[in-house]
Parts: sequence; structure tokens; C-alpha cells
Amino acid sequence: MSTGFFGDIAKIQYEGPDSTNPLAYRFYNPDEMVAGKRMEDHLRFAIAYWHSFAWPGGDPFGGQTFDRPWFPKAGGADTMDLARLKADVAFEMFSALGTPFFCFHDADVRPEGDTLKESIARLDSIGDYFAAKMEETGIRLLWGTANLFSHRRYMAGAATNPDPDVFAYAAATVKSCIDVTRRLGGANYVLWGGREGYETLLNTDLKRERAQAGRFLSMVVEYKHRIGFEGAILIEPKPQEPTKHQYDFDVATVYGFLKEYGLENEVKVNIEQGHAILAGHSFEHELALAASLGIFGSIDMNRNDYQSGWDTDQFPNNVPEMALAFYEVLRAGGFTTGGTNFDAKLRRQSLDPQDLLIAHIGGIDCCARGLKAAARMIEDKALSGPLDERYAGWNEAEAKAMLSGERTLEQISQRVLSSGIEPQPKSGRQEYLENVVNRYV
Ligand code: XUL
Ligand code: CO
Repeated sequence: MSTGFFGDIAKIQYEGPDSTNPLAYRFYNPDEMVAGKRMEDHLRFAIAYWHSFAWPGGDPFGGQTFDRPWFPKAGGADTMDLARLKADVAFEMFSALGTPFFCFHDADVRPEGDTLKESIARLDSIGDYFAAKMEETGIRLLWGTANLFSHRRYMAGAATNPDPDVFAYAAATVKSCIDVTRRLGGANYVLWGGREGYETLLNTDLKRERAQAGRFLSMVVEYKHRIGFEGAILIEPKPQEPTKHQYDFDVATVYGFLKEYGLENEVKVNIEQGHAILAGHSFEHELALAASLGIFGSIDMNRNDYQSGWDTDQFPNNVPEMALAFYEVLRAGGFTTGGTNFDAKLRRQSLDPQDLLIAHIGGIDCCARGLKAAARMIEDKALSGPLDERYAGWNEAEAKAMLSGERTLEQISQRVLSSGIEPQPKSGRQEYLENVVNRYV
């Protein structure tokens, strides 16, 4: 039985690029083959529970703007009945959009209990409720995660808290979230360290806190193996916000951290577009680096405002950016356990139920266009051809010998001096390449 929240909605259909129907896909056609694979299997879209169903529309200057039937009434209690209504509406939206996956934090889906025991019992009960809906609709869980940042107990961090009781509470919470993720067949488990960082070194022992984080992550990995959870463990880098300095700043920092604790073959990254921007990188830089380090896992899709300097979590609407992002995803061999999670929220004035659908439809179409452009660039070797040419000198025997360890610095010096090598600068052709990309988008 429908909740009626979205009115009379039917499943969103693909109508092609000429459609002007705001409730239709113009580019996302799940069964269409792109580079040998169905579009749905390439993109593996997921809807983030928190932004669409748990966030009330607040900002630092004002509270709730959204009026949702599953939000507690002013002064009223949050209840399991409301949590189930929220789940009913969420699955109605997943089904209408035809997106194959969803993602959630514990705190998104159940009201906090008076004790951890009660919170976990509620999470397990909603887990059962999800299981029935997943069975009925075929919708799957891309990843589960724990909210270790909203409650005041986490104000000084979770794993990196100066208080070992908070570390323990966070460990017990993560265990419960991995358990429910495994029970629901989740493809991954994510750790985003929103408060794993610090505001000031005046009250922070950085070395100790990083070691705490290392032990915490090691325990998560050990537990995963002990219970036979087959999903990937993913860290989601972010440089700051809410903390001033976050320990898992970007992909490179996370890789160094994983190496330090011997976890580089156990843990991958969930890269978010907006977090990459906050770190002063482009999304494609973070994707390419993760792929080159062998830790590319999944993506959180959104767009940040380029002026405000905040994590604005807007729906993606820039096709050239998506084309370059999916170009890196395809070059990395595509997703295995990962997918494209819309970690994106409406603007707080977008009050209507339809706004939720329209935002996701636009974001999905933008990614689909980007993917198709990326696949064509790869097929035509539009960028890889010129790239191969640029590095062609390295195919020569002498060049190979320099990299393989067969030459010493002295031998190379001798060859350069005796043959009088004078390197000839060649154009990097950036504008030409930018024009090539624009042909495809
Ligand atoms: C916060 C963020 C989180 C993580 C999951 O910036 O991206 O929503 O994706 O905790
Ligand atoms: Co995210």
C-alpha cells in the first residue's frame, strides 16, 4: 500500500534526450549497453538515506524547513512507527527511481534509544523491516555506516577521542552497524571520520589520536574477517568540516595511514566529489590517484559550490565534470563492490516531494551523460592516444633500462655527456585536449 507521499507516481521511465517531462530520464537508460555493460551495472546508483529522509533542511542560521510526515511533531518523540513510515516512503522513492541500491547510517533509520542496547535493538528491528522490503523490491544495500559524529558524546572524536569510553562506545556501535550491513548483504561498509581530527593542538595529542584510529580500523578489519563479511571496508576522505583538521584529509593521506598500519590491501576509499574540492583537488585527481594506488572503491556523488568553501552536497549538474570522473572510473576498470551514491541534498527551499524525485533524476541523467561521453572517449582513444604518444620515448630500450634498475646515475651521466643529449621541449597541448573533451560532452 502506498503512503501517498509522492502522490500518484509511476516508475520513472527513459524517454530520450528530446523529452521535456521533468519526471522522465533523458539519458539514463538502465538496459542500454555502454562499453560492453548495461548502464545500470556501470553506474550502480545508490540513494543516501540521510539527506533525503533524515535531514530537516536546517542551516547554521535556521532550523527545519521540510515538513515530512515521518518527522516528530514539535516537542513530540521520535518513534519506531515514524521510522517505519520513513522506510516505506524511502523504498517508494527507490522503486520509483529504479535505482538499484541505497545507503544509510544507523542514526538515519532508527530513533536513538536511552541506552546503546536499546539503540541496537531498534537498528536490528529496522534491519528486519528493510530486509522484507529489499526482498520485495530487489533493491540492495551498497553500504552501511555508523553515525559517529552527530551525538554530543562524539564532540571530541570517536576512535580518536581522549576518553577511552567513547572509543569503546564507538567500537560497539560500529560492530552493530557492520552486523546489520552484513545481514542485509551490503556490498561495502564505510567509515567517514567526521570528528576524527581536531580543532586545536593546544588540547590534542595528534600522535596518540592517529594511533587510536589505526587500532580502531585494524579491529574493524579483523572483525570483518572473523564474521566473514564479504563487502569491502572503505574510508571516506575529507579534509575538514566538521573538524578543522581531519586525519583522513584526502586519498594520499589515507594511503599513507593505511600503509602505516599495514591495511593497504584491506581497505579502499569512498571518494566524494565535494570532499575532493574541499581538499583543493579535482574529483578526477582523487579518482586517478586512488586507482593508481590500488585503493579505488566507490564514489559519493555530489557537487560543491565553488565559491562558498563549504560542503554544500548539491546534486551534480555539470556534465563535463562527470565525463572526466567516469573516465577515471572506467580507466580503473569500473566498479566492483562500489557504486555511485548520491550523497546530495536538496536546497532547503525545495520543499515539495517532487523536488526529491527531480533532483535525483537530474543527477542520474548527468552521470549517465558523463558515462556515455567517457566511454566514447575511451573507445576512440581520444585522450589515451595523445597520452601514449607523449610517453612514447619510454618504449625505447635505453629508457626502459633506466627504470628497470639496469643503469646507475654514473652510467646515465656518462651517456648524456658522451652523446651530447639536448632534450627538446614539446607542447603539452592542453587546449587541444580540452577541445577534444568538449567534442564528447
Ligand atoms: C559527510 C559525508 C558523509 C559520509 C557518510 O561529508 O560525506 O555523509 O558520506 O558518513
Ligand atoms: Co559522503
